Amino acid sequence: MLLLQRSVFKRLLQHFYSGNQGNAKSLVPAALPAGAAGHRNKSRRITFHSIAVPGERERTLIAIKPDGVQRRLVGQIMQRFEQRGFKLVGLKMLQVSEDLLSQHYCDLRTKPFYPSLLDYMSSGPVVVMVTFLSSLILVWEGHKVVQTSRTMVGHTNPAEAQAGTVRGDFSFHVSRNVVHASDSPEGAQREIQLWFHSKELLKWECCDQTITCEDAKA
Ligand code: IDP
Ligand code: MG
Repeated sequence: MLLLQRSVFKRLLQHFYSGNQGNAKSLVPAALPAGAAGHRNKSRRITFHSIAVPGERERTLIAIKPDGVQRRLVGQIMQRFEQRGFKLVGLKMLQVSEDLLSQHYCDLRTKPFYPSLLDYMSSGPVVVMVTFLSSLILVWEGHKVVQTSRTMVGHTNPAEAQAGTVRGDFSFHVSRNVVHASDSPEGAQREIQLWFHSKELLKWECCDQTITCEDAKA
């Protein structure tokens, strides 16, 4: 109990000394059910509303590229993210325009493979989704959905991707690596705005949140 209070106090100090002194309530993840962020407070006099861990609302963009769609891998790939506990908040299938692709891959414009990358990505429909992890345990530990999804997707070059990753299990060449995942929280934010209108992203309560969350059991 003492340890818990110390940890909460430490996080509060970190939050305020990091210069982020906005309204603490606004820092509660939007997807948490009303009251969930403070549900175990009463008996223990702890206010989780005040705890702001950087990245707790982190979201990421994952896209199943045209080869993944053509090879009917959509279900298997999505299953991995669902299984891990990712919460889906946006999903669509589209034929991507060259304009969107050039914005999405603006950092790679000077790369020799850029023209073939655009050809590849526009060769057929893409399934794109926005996800995040909303359980309280991850709020506590520092919410790392971008990093977690990159680990699950594996190395850019499938030849170097570990078995068990999406690229390591479903592909063997860098020119056809099946899936995209944002590589940083900032990149994710930019990409989500590029691919989705805000009204296409849903706020909803996951019914397993109190089961998958260690905090809720205490
Ligand atoms: P990432 O997708 O793992 O973030 P990036 O370096 O951002 O990797 O490259 C974007 C995409 O460009 C890759 O996923 C892959 O489809 C393609 N790509 C990267 N390097 C090469 C290459 O050397 N040859 C062909 N395509 C490449
Ligand atoms: Mg990248």
